[in-house]
Amino acid sequence: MSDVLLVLNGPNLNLLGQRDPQQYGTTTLADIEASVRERAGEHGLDVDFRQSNHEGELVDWIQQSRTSAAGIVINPAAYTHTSVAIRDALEIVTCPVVEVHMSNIHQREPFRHHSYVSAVADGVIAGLGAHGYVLAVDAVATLRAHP
Ligand code: DHK
Repeated sequence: MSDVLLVLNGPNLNLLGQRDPQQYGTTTLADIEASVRERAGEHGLDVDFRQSNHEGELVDWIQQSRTSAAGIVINPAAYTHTSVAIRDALEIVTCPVVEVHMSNIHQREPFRHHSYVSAVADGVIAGLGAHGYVLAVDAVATLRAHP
């Protein structure tokens, strides 16, 4: 296992900062990447930070890091609620997996209440905005220290 933390972001998260600020705040994905890199560095982890609007690309990235990543932090965005393919890819990784949602999906529309990913994640963070990503980095570090 390497010391590289894979951080994956699903569709429309490239528009953070412009998209529905009441729900997602004004922090950009670049801001989140910077804070993730800073916190990961404190844990001795490098970061591979990616975003895609395409389900299959996310599946490919998960498969490629299946046995090599130190951990995976994933905000699958809309694919949370639809993607059996992402769920199945995450099921076969060997490292800690933490699912993040900026908004509290349980306070939102009923179709957002179910996550396919949660059943295969070690933990789930929702509703804490961009800070949720930093907490997810801490969670991966803790899970690595105390598997
Ligand atoms: C982000 C999205 O794009 C939505 O489709 C999810 C998630 C919630 C978030 O809160 O980060 O429903």
